[in-house]
Amino acid sequence: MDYQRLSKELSYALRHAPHKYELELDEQGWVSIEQLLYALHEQPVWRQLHEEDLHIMMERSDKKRHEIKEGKIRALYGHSIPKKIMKEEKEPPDALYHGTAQRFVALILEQGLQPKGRQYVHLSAETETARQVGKRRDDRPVILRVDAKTAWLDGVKFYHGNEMVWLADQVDRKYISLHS
Ligand code: HQG
Repeated sequence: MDYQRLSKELSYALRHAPHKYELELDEQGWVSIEQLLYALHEQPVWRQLHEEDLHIMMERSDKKRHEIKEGKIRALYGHSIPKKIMKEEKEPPDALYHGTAQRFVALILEQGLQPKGRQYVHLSAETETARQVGKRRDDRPVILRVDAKTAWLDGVKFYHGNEMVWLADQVDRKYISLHS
């Protein structure tokens, strides 16, 4: 079983295109595992897929992208579907970080961080995680620091993705500075 391929297909189904699998996500992005397996079984490559494989895929993953609970599964972040997934609001740490490409920095410092194609802006709890995120777009990414606690005290909402990933609706430029 190609667990990396499985993880990618699940992220596609649960973040971006549930309708292509005839799946309907609830408000928090959950879908029944039974329905998901039923949908995936239509493809020859996943015909032998069992619930156990979903657990193995999550254990072997480099990031905590998915969550399983009470017979349901969801993507923890990354959604781009029109119906906004409700995330749990949480008090952030003093600072959060955002790794991005050099070519985006000037615009971000001017406009603030925007969710772009996704439902939320994605922030990292640690600089190293932010660097990895930025590396997807630039060999020498830029790390931005978000003054999260000040923003939160000003009424900006932050949401929990997983231990490393935080979400926000958008981040005004006044809270953003260059970390490196
Ligand atoms: C940029 C992956 C110009 C932003 C990662 C980013 C993450 C702006 C890009 C998760 C901007 C959006 C999300 C502005 C933001 N002007 N550019 N005003 N505001 N941007 O992929 O945060 O491996 O939607 O800097 O690890 O890169 O898939 O967001 O470069 O956790 O599980 O617009 O996806 O996780 O790109 O990544 P993305 P992201 P997975």
